[in-house]
Amino acid sequence: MVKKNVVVIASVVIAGAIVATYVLSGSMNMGVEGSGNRQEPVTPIPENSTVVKIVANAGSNSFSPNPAEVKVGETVTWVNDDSGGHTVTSKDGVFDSGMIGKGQSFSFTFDKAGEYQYFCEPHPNMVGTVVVTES
Ligand SMILES: [Cu+2]
Repeated sequence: MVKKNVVVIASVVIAGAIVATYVLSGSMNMGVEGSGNRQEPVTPIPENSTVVKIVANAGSNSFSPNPAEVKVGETVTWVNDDSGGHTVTSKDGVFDSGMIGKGQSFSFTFDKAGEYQYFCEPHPNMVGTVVVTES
């Protein structure tokens, strides 16, 4: 009789532990999945492009490097390293990225020499320059 009671108690304890583990891992998985789904897809960066990171909403310190210097025919890829969405919009209408989400990027190839000033549409204080020189 004593032996039987011990087995019953042990079974209840084991079953309880299994249920507890299941509930715990279930909620943990949900947490991981939840944050995973919220992450923006990372856009691939073209080879041989000059990367300019969007680092903050901070005037001319919003982009790094700023100014960016490239040769005619070269590509600049802006990568959004900041937490919010931004655009890379040419002052003269030469290029406009549209909204770039966190971790996403926008690429533009410069075919003419010159100084290209750009800003962020929702945050016009965010300004940058690309200097394109003859190759
Ligand atoms: Cu912005």
